[in-house]
Amino acid sequence: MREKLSIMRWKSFLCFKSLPLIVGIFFVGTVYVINVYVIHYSLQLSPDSISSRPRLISGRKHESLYLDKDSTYGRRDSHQYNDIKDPDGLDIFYDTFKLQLLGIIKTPEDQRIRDEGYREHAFNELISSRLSFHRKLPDSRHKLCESVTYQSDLPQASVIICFYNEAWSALLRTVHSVIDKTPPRLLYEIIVVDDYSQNENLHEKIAEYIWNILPHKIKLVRTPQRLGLIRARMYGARIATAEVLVFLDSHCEVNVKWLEPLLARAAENRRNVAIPVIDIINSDSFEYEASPLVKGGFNWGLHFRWDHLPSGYFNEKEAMILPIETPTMAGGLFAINRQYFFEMGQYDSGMDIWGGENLEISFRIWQCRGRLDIIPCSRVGHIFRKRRPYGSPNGEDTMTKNSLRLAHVWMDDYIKYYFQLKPQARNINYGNITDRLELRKKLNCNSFEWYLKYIYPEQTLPDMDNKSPKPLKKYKKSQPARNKATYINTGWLKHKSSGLCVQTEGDIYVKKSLLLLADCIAGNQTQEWSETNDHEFQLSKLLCLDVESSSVSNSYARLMKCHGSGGSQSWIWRSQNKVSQLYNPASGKCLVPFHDAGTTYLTIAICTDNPEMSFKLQSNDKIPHGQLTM
Ligand code: UD2
Ligand code: MN
Repeated sequence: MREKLSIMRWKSFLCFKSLPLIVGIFFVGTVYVINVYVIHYSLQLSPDSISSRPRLISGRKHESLYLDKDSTYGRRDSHQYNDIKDPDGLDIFYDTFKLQLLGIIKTPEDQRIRDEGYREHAFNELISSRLSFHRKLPDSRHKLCESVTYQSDLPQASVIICFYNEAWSALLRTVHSVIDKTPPRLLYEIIVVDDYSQNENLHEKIAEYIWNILPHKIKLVRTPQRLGLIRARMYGARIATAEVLVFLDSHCEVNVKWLEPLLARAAENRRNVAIPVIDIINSDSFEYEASPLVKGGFNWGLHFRWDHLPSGYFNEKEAMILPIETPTMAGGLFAINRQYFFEMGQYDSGMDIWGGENLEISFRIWQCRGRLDIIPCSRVGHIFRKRRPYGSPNGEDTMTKNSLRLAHVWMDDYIKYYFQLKPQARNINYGNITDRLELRKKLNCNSFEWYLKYIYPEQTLPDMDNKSPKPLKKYKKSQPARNKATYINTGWLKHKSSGLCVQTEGDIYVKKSLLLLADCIAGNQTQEWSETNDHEFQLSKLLCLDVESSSVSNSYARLMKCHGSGGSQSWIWRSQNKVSQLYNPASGKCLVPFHDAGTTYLTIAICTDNPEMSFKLQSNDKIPHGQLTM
């Protein structure tokens, strides 16, 4: 009887109490299945031609079930995946000092990651792979931005990130930073377009990561062949459905409230194209540096350049937060109304791989009655590399081809200035541009002369009579002038275990002189080192301790002109098991002696607690001139 009762109770409990629970489980289950379906679908996109609409669209009708579910964020702890923290247990964010220690090479495997990273991505992948996907960034906006408020009904965005052979860590940090820094209600979706990357298993790894870790707003698609960044963006745009498209490079980190000001600007008028300020992520150290407020221009070689704003521009404080009208965009990062993007001709699909599309879209926007502004309160960091780590499939110069296309379509007679600078470009085949000429006609766009007169009046023309054109208006380099070094310590740089001192082989004035260990002699200028607050070691306050980092041959420590930009001349005291060593963040290694034909030179090697690596800067004030010490 008691048993029967308990069964009845159990049944009634099931019926009444848990009904909502069961319905809930069913609902969540359905949503999950749909999500899985959509992501699967995105991975299986068949090699469509780029002109046809990717079939992912057909799987999207249920999306509303989950796309507005903010709770999908942070579903699982992403730390379980490859989100390696600093090996020394430091919680690295943007503290420069800690960041510098993050690049330390501890094993040959670290060395391999670093070398391969520089070769394939042209940045320090060892640091990138050790940095958190969620690192904090300094808020680089002007203080006034903090008090700006935005309307509550901002449009939603589809963020499109195209990549080709991108480093896993850089790509995922880009994606995570967007998720971390964007209010879910504004982020409709992130579309990650793999432009047929060749890196082994990269696509599968990313697919798995997205599947397991990331919220369902992320869609990964792979182009059927290498399209180049221009057509890859169009491929992504066709899949996107939010009101505003936001393009990002695949090695960015967005900053606080980055999206709101862009969306607000796009919402004011659908012809407004909004660009964030592009902050600098240093490709060697991953330090995040705020960029000054400047605008975009170009030179007659059709290269993008930054132009300073006229003097007095910032007299009114408000100017620090108001949109800055810009004649051109750098290219990678901008927000644009989706319909407007399509109506005004997306990009020129005849352009290949890289280059020129940024000037093309800039000219087109202005000449066809749109506008282009840099929005100071929106900031996005971008890894600026010293070289492009990939080429085009047959080694073509796509920049020249693309520039020819844009010049022929948009620049009217002014193309002659381009040819004046690049006469050899006349013989290069730039394909058929009929479509684009028709587009210009259809949109009834203004002339290039109009553009120069009203949008870029500060542009100067090269002198046609003169073979070598006059230099364009000179702008001051944005590099700040070098401050005078502050010396924090002076003395011998002493190798502890041998008691010998670091000195130059040649004269203290001679650049490239190698450094070696010798008996310490007081008052000897060739041994008088000064440590600066910039982590330089200057010999007799003249030349700097420098090391050329090479993974194939020995890297000799030597004297070089002090350049003041860290790198090969930055030396940080670091202690490992009481061995105090000089660590060079640029190479990730420490200073160490090595013997070569009877002389003890200095080089760099993996930092260990071997006493051979132990140095100190010892004041030699009190030692009488000429006296030998140990
Ligand atoms: C700048 C722009 C870049 C683009 C380029 C001119 C910024 C910050 N960057 O060069 O967006 O406008 O000027 O064309 O303004 N990619 C592909 N397929 C390819 C090659 C590249 O998807 O075949 C991706 C690449 O992984 C990256 C993006 O396109 O995410 C831009 O390439 P980049 O970073 O090499 O260009 P960048 O920053 O030197
Ligand atoms: Mn880039």
